[in-house]
Amino acid sequence: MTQFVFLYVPVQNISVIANNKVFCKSCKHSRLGFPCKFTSPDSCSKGFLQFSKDWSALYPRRKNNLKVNVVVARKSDGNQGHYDQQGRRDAHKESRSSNSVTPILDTISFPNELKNLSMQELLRLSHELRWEVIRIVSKTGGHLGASLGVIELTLAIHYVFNTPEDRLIWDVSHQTYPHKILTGRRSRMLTLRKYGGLSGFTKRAESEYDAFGAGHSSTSISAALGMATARDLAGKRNHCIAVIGDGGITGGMAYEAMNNCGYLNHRVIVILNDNNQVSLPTGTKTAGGVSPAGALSKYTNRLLSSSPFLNIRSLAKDLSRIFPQQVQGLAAKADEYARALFTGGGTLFEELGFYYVGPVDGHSLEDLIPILENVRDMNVNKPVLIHVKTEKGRGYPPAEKALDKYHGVTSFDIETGKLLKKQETKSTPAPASYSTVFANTLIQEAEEDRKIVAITAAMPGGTGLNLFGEKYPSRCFDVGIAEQHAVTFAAGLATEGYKPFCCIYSTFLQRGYDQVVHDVALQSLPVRFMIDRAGLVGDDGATHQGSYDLTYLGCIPNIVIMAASNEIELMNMVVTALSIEDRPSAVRYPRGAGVGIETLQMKLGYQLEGQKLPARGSVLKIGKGRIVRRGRYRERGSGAQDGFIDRRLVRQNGSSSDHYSAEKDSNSANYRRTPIAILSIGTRLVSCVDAAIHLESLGQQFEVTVADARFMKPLDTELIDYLVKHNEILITVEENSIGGFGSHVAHYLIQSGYLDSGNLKFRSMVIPDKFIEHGSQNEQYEEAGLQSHQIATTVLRLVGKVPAVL
Ligand SMILES: Cc1ncc(C[n+]2csc(CCOP(=O)(O)OP(=O)(O)O)c2C)c(N)n1
Repeated sequence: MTQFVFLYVPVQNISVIANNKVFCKSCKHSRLGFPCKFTSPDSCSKGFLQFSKDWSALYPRRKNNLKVNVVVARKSDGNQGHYDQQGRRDAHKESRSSNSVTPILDTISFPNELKNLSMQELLRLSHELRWEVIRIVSKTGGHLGASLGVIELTLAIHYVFNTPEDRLIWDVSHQTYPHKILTGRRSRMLTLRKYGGLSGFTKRAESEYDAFGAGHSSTSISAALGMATARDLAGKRNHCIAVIGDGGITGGMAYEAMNNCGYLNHRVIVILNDNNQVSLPTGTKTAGGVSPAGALSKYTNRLLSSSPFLNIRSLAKDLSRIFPQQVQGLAAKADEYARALFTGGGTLFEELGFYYVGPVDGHSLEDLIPILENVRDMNVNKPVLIHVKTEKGRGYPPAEKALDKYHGVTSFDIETGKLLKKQETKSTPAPASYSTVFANTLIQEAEEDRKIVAITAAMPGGTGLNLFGEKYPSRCFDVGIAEQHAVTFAAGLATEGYKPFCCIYSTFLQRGYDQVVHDVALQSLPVRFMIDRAGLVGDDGATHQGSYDLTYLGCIPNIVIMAASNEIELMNMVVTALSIEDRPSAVRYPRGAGVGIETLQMKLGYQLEGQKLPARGSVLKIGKGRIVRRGRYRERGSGAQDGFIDRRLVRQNGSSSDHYSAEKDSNSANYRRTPIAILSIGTRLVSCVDAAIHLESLGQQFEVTVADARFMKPLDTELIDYLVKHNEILITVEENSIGGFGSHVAHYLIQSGYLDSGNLKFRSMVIPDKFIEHGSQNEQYEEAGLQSHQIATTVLRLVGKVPAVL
């Protein structure tokens, strides 16, 4: 039988020459070269496996000890068998995988099937697993770099521990693709992050191997300690293992948990996966320089350089120190002394009550497995921290080379590593993302105002602050994954007269809620919250939805809350926030690209010079919305002007109190159609306009006015008064959960008596009261009922005409 076998060729036997050809020196054939491409092995006629670019260039210093990066497949007599859980040969699996490029992985559905593998087979499996992750993510997109960095660690943990009985908790859990592959989900991996498919994170509902769900960072040690405490209360013996990155461990919760671990002294195993990348991406210019945010990272680096990677011999010596009954040898004492010299005492982790093991080479199964076995078999009640050093993106050169280590990628071309983006034509370049529009606006303002400072919690790339940091490194602060600290740090800056822009995703600002209330709003400090990824976020799913900020901010007194409906509005709101100096303000805006010039002009009534965005934002009148589109019966001339209230609605001598009075009286006799008002806040505005156009196209039935509230606080009650007085139906639309804008409008309507007479039909369209899972943003809008056809349907239901087809 023909079968592929993977041979690991020592680097000394490899020649890398120009043109990306690789040659095996030891082989008899003079030319066993093959293109250095990450192609699928079985697509290669010779059966030779992938190789990539010039490794010697990538690893100049490690040229001579590059162990297993080069893999050659050749034909063999098939002596690599497949075995069932009891170690019996499994002919079925063999026949299935006889031509497979992942013959060992094909035999593994669950971790217990790993237990009979030899070290050699595990090494091969690690390669197959790495390849499988690259292959899958190249198609699905997702968190590639972190998953590649923990291939060996994942294998070693599942090999040594008895999951799911032993609880394995992944921090953030974006690195769990190899874990998913090994725990019964391989066949569904191509559904990753797709609507109805596998989640990109751990999820208790998805698998019993996902002991704890995550998505936000720094929770794993607390969860593991809780599980360990429950275990001890119940008199059980299983292990609880938290794997946390050097990013995750910068979050305050991790310290709170470690502090409690040392105090409770329960047997918890914490694996610190140290890959020198804290922020996304690390390397952004900030006031702290370009190295990973935080002093802890410097500290763990000192630990790394202070002692060589721990091998099993030194570990055995080392572990002996926690058995008090064992006599500690001189060597162990010397080792302790040496360590203290470098670290200035016991390690920080030891001071917190952990037994510190490390550093360990996280890509060496030969080191990892015995160390984990030793820790597993220690018969003591004490938390242990194993410090593992890994490389993010390991084994895929494009990822290794990239600044962001391919943290989160779209689908990509395996051969080149090129990310595949939606094609944009020359005539219609894709609109800039909201994050970029925000960053550019702030950069422009910061040129003139030296008091402007910007803060991110480990998300410089995502928030656009990498651009700001390039320009003003000393005014850009990356505080690590520490949203609570970011908010209060901004508050401190504000007390001293600086103008802090605290840029945090909606979902992560949840972490800093009390700080917003207690440290900022209560003291009326002018911190400007720039809330990116507000609304439904697509493939990251439920853990990352920015669905709640209008709700959780709306109930706080003394804060101005704005929501941008398009990129021009965002520019305006950034400068408006800058102008607010006596209290906090917040601007929410969504994930993704702006609506684009054409939509701005055709649907939202902007007249843009040179088909470009305005050069600068304009300060908005606080608490004032605008009417974007009026019912057709009143239409004369073009739509709304220059992003402000349609002037046709403003009486010539209009005072502020009749700002929205309409010149409609002469038309009122012509009322034949049902007047409807849609009051939108934020991102669904274009869908509201589409719904209005659609409704008006349904014969002569409706006239639909669409307004953009712009502000949730202060609420534009004058605009609401106007809409209520001139319409029979009022619908609010927002990309936020229950309790947000619609609730505030409803409250106003109730308190003002508008609902007493029964003349007004009012509905509030919000994200429904459930968690919306991963999928595309469009699929999520559909599920949430916020698409234009669903807005139109709401109207038709209210007038008793539910259409068969829209
Ligand atoms: C509370 C919170 N803030 C921000 C993020 C965004 N985020 C996801 S992964 C990540 C970096 C995590 O670094 P680390 O834990 O070291 O994992 P690595 O990706 O380096 O393996 C960040 C900042 C998050 N998930 N949770």
